[in-house]
Parts: sequence; C-alpha cells; structure tokens
Amino acid sequence: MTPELLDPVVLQTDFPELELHASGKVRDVYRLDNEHLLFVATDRISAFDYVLATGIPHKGRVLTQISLFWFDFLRDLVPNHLVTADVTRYPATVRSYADLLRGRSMMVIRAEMVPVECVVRGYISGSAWKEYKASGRVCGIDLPKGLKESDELPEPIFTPATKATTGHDENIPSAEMTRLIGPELSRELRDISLKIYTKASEYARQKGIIIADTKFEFGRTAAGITLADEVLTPDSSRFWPAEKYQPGKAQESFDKQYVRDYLEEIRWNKQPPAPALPLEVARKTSEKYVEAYHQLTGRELDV
Ligand code: PZK
Repeated sequence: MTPELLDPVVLQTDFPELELHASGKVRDVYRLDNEHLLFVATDRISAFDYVLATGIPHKGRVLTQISLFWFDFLRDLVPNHLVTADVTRYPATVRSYADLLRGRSMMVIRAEMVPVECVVRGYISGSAWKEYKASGRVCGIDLPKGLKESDELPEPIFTPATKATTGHDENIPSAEMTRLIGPELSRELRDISLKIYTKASEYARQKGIIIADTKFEFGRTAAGITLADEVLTPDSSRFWPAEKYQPGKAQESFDKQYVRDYLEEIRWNKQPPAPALPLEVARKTSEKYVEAYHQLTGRELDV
C-alpha cells in the first residue's frame, strides 16, 4: 500500500542563516534586515494550549491568504505591515527557500510593537463569558444582565489584554492599558480596533461566518499606527458557522471542531506530549480551513 504522505505539511521551518525575531506555537518571524521581517505561517495546529504532533495540510497558506485578503479589504481604514508576499521580490538571502515560503509567508515592515493585545468582542464567549458570569463585567465594562453564553453583545466591546508570564493572555482594564501606553494611543487603538472589527465582521456575516471575537496587534511605523501580525484568521479569532449559531451554549469552532472532538474522544489528559491526529481528522480539518478561505473570499485556494 502507498503511504499517504503526499499532502504538503510544513511543520519545521528552519532557516539557519536567518535570525529569529519572534516565535510562536504555529508561526515565526525572522529578521531580514534592519527594516524588514519575514512572517512565516506553518501548518502546525494547537489545541488545548499545545501544538499537536500532526500538521494540517495547507493551514499556513490558508491563514496567510486570509490575512492578505483582509489587509487589502481594510486598506482604506488602516495602514498594515505588508511589503510583499511575492517570493520573487524577497531578498536574495531567502530566495533559495522560495518553494517553502511561497503562499505561506510575508515580507513585512519592522514596527515598534505596542505591548497590548487589542481584542474586540461582538459575542460573549471564552474568558469574557467567565468574567461576566462572575462579575457582570468584562475588562471593567458593565454589560446588560441576563446574557446567555455566546449571545451577541448590544455593540462590540474593546477588551485589551497583555501576554501574562503563563503565556496566556490576561484581560486588563482600560486604566491599565492607559498606564502602559498612555491615554492618546489607547484611545486611538480602541477606536481603530472597533472600526476594523465592525467592517470585517459585517462582511464575514454576509458570507455565513460569525467572527465572535478577534485579536489585533499594532505597531508604529513611518506610516503611523500600523496593523501587524496575522489578521482576522481562525487562529486570531473565533470563527463560528452562522448556520449553526445557537446562543445559550458554547459554539462549535469553524476550524478546530474535529480536532477537539477527537482529543475529547481519546480522553487526552491535556498534558504533553500532545498526540498525533488520525489522517482523516487532519484531512477534514484541512478542508474546513480551505472552506473558510473560500467562503470569506469567494476564491479557490489552489490545493
Ligand atoms: C512582531 N510579533 C508577534 C509572536 C509571530 C508573531 N511587523 C512587525 N514588526 C516587529 N515585530 C513584529 C511584527 C509583526 N508582525 C510580531 N512579535 C513581533 C508574534 C510570535 C510569532 F509570528
């Protein structure tokens, strides 16, 4: 029997001559020169806080193409860090990696990053639902009484967070954001984050996807406040299939539901090492990412 190894799965992205600028569970940023970085999305997937042993075919390309779509969609609202995703325009130092990088990377402007995660929520879920149940408030914002889990909020709210030492994001009150970066920048980031979320989530909703919440990262460049990192992807946001939306309980994830169901089924204790996924689970999950791209953009990802 022929082993099923034909799908491109990129788990290791190691570019020895490049200096790592920042690295995350599933994406990495390398230094190209003083002004430019190389942002690389791998096919790795995390669930319950751990990176799984199996990659998801095409995931890095899907997330990259979704970010590129939004950067263009939002271009009149906010400058972004993209220089080019055309590998033939990358510096000679990485040209030999063109085949690994094509479709899953971006050359970006190096920005001075703002040390606050700009989270916007249109629906109440996750840590916000926990905070609301305990206190009736989220990040110091009073919410109406009687909300159910996953309810749409009367209007989107800005709930900033910082990277805690645990690696988890920690919700902070606005006053703490102001203390960290000052009142003027805080107000500007809140206003632009809400504008971006409103425009993008209205668009996605028309395409059958609820963006329940999302996290933006901004930096400062010569263009001013600049949208950086990945944007409005299933990794930086909660995507829910609109046709299955049922407030009053936790919602199924657009992209990771097969993975979560499998991990619950095998009763993984959620301690390392994270398990591998059956090929069928990886393949069905891959299809969900490709479907999200198609549903949002109307374009086919060439797989
Ligand atoms: C930058 N991160 C977050 C962490 C990742 C990304 N344009 C930029 N200029 C300077 N710094 C960054 C960016 C961007 N984007 C983003 N950390 C630094 C991060 C881990 C892995 F891929």
